[in-house]
Amino acid sequence: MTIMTAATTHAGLQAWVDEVAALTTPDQVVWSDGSDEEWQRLTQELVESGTFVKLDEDKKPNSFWAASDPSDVARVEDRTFICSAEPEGAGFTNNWKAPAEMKAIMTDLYRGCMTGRTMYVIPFVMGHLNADTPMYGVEITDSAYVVVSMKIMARIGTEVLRAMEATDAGFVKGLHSVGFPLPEGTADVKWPCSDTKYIAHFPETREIWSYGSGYGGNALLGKKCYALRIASAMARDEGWMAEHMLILKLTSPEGRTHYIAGAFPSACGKTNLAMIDPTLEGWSAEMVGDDIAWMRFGKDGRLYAVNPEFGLFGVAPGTGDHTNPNAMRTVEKGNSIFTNVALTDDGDVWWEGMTEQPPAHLTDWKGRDWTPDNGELSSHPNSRFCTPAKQCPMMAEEYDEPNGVPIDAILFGGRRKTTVPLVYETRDWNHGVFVGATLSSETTAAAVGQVGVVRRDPMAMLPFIGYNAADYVGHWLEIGKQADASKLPKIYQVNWFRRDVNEDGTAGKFLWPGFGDNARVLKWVIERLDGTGEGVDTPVGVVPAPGALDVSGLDMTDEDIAKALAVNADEWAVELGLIEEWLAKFGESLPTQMQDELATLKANLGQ
Ligand code: GTP
Ligand code: SPV
Ligand code: MN
Repeated sequence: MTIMTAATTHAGLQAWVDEVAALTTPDQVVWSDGSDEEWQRLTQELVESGTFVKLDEDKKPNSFWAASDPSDVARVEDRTFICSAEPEGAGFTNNWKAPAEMKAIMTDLYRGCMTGRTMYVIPFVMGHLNADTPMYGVEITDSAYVVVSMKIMARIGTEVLRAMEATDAGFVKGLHSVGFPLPEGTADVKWPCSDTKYIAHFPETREIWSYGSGYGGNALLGKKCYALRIASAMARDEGWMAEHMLILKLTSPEGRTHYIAGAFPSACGKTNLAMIDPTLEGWSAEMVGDDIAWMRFGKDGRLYAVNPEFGLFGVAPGTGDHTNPNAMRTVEKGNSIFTNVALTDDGDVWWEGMTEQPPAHLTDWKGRDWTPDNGELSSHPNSRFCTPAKQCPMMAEEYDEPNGVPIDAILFGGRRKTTVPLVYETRDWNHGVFVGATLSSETTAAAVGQVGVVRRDPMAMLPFIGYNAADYVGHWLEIGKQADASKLPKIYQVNWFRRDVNEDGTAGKFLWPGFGDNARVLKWVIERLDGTGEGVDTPVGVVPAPGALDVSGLDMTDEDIAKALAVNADEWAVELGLIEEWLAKFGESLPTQMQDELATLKANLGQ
């Protein structure tokens, strides 16, 4: 191994880097400077090693296609652990192991795991470098794919390192290895990874240890591991919020601006809503964030949200000119990495839903010939584009505002074929917290496991709450006590995914067109905030009164609109049972307000 000279004056960081290098025994240690030259060098190396295929410069400039190992395609929730000192610190929604036990297991795995590889050190900051408290992190990884992806997803490199040195700043330590050492005589593969996977979090010491996966949230440690799991624990201690939310700026035809945050589970429409192209005349939308929101109270007592990320790691399938033109315009500018989509014969990418007619021939995500008649998907359902946020043509200038934007409304959403109406308004903050805490959605390909089964996903944070879920609900209630009700965002539930029922009882077509037409729902929400939108009370909350939802120009019958908004007693009787079952899992530590809300819902439903 190369003898290292100190690369930083930050003694704590240098000591950790030396310690990890001694354990993992890489051939060399490289400090990522985040420069374009570094991007050029690493992407070139990734092309040479076969991990990347460079796309045609005229079609997608400075962009690359990658295909993962077919076993490494999504977050691995059953291999994800919150290693708090005590099991109660992790709660019933997380896997738990004692920190010392997990560290012993993983230290054995890490020993010599970077043999034959380069160890990269990536200084990064989530949120702004000039925030009041810059949120530093350092990821050590043996994957060049991770380094170039991190350059897109976070603010990284020398400027961050110098700022850390200047203040001897604390930082979140993220250690990542693909778990595929290369001793003498071992050949590398295009997508190194291991069958043994651990995504471990140590909330008390603000550390992340990840082993065995090279994909997405398992490996890009600034994202879910830091900005949600570790940050949610910090936020609990410090009185702020780290949430799985998009942030959207909407401007009405009169020129009035509102900011809306939305928590939908993985692959349930955050990126699409954040990039909405409103179908309503005169309305315009700008994106502030598409996946994560950090919210703090401002001096004026309102909740302000920042997007801590620098890039988008968006679901590719379903993204096309008719659904999300802004995403298409973003990736067309290039400087992007596409993983597990299909490759066209002329050096571009394609995925299901990009165009109505697929190309006549493709290389699918498994590297095989693909033709439209072969009956398989060309792209993995969790294939993704990784692209700089600033390339989005509708990026709000407020994205650069270190203190964020004041949130007027919070939407909770999910995929529900039945039961949950297109939109309804909650009575107050606590009712909104109840709706969030009992949020549910059909599972998607964003995590390994069964797809399409309804599960409860509190605030769309089930896989991301870095501590006990009962305390998390308590924290939300606490936040609600810190401000005047008039200053808190109003809370709504939405469901773009409700289906009609076929004659044979199976799920029929989507009742709501979704995408750009979701602006119609947002318009009603804003009218409610202004006190002008008409609503009718239902047992679950206020839904738009007949005629109150702007459906001008939509090809929808009154009957279909009524079906999309319906609160059906029989469906809610079943739902109530599921909600009760779910709340029982929290045990004694569930805040009593949730039982009060449940009692109200029951009474409203006449049960
Ligand atoms: P993560 O990045 O995993 O957190 O997902 P996300 O919440 O950002 O989901 P995204 O916006 O990428 O959407 C996931 C899938 O849902 C895509 O295939 C979209 O095409 C589809 N989708 C998004 N919005 C709508 C909608 O309004 N209606 C319908 N029918 N589908 C939608
Ligand atoms: C999600 O699964 O919610 C994502 C993708 O946003 S990943 O970064 O892989 O977690
Ligand atoms: Mn997400």
